[in-house]
Amino acid sequence: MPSTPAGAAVAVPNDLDAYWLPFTANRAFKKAPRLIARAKDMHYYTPEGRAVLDGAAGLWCTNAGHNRDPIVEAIRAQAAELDYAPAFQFAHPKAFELASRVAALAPEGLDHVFFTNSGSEAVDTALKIALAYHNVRGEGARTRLIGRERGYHGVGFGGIAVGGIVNNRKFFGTLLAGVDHLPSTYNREQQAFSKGEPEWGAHLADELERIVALHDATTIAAVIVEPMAGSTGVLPAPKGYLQRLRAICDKHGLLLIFDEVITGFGRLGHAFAAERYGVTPDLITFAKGITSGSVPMGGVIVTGAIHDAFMRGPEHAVELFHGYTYSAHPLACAAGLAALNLYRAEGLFERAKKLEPLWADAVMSLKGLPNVLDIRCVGLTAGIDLASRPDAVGRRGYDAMVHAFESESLMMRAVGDTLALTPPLIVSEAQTVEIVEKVARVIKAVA
Ligand code: PXG
Repeated sequence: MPSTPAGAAVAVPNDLDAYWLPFTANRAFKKAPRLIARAKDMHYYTPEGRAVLDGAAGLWCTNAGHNRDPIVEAIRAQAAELDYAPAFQFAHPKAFELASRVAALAPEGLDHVFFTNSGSEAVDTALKIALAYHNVRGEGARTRLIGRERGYHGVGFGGIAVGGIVNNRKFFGTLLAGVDHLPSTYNREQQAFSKGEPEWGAHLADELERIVALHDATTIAAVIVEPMAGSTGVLPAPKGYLQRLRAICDKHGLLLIFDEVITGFGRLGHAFAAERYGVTPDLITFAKGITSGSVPMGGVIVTGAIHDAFMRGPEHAVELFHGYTYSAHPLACAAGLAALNLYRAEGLFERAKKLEPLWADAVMSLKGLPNVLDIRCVGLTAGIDLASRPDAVGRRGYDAMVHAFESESLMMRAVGDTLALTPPLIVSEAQTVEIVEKVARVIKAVA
């Protein structure tokens, strides 16, 4: 163990070698590490005690803010009462309670919940349920899965196969067979600097008809999209797009999966984006905000029709050969219940909705700064495209993220040269302004 320097608030590791960081430039990081030691509400604190304003809700997950007392207490109490119960053939009471609470928040008709431990597992679970659903109904030829270019559905093999982010796919072989992709809904020429859902682009859903015509509906199981593509830089669905996708899925008997890992639990001003758009999918994946990021958890919400299709055969027999040791882990369920209580008690989904116009105006004020090519925003999110440095794609975005942390004490995400903002839903009006002022200085600094 490293010895704690006198006066340091917490011990810091003195050997950075063993830890291989995910989705990180490891060598650059280890030359100049960015360490986080603790957090409270809207702020992170470095080991030296420097406060960093969280403009990213961690990784789009701490929707209720950090280290909120009711969530901390719930986790503490649960750890003392029941650490673990087998997830297969046994269950603990909070798993049922949380499933009921999540189902109650979901659009009508989506009323059964399968728990996982992450968004990636939620996506792979949803794809497997979709395939198995058709299978148990005697339509086993429906095996194709349709994703979308620029989609992000986590890092499992199913998720990267239906996903559309080139770097997440190209190193990993042939992925799943029988996957096709809708075109991305983004078009800068038509949509630049739109607030909320762009006017242009609903017709891109019709590409699903072309894909169906190519493969035949009888070979297609499901279509999976994010209602707002987050990881790829905040691409809200064009007006009317999701409605059209729903209609085409209905026409051909395809299941529609909304990946709401980011959009769930208030990010777009509603419990789920499905509610915002008035479009009801057959399955919803969630993660992140369910526990406000405090304990890993994810899951899939399905319709009664999907669930019931499996509930046949002898009653002693397993109906779905799928699940995780830590599905509905007691700590995650306790944290989830506490987070949902907090969202309700503080009206945080409504708060996100109320703040949206003010947030949109604030982020759009960055238009005109050096290298800003486009700004998109919806709910409490924003994506800001910066022009790449010549011959160094991603460098300006990376420099911006580092500068924001080191010099502006702001946590934000950069994906390539796109900056992403997505603060906790407790962000104050003054803090929205503070975030945008910091980002303005960052953009100038990396010009
Ligand atoms: N689906 C969607 C829509 C996501 O955004 C996942 C699935 C996978 O979740 P897990 O829990 O397996 O990571 C995600 C995750 C970013 C960023 O900054 C986004 C995610 C994760 C980490 C960073 O864009 N999204």
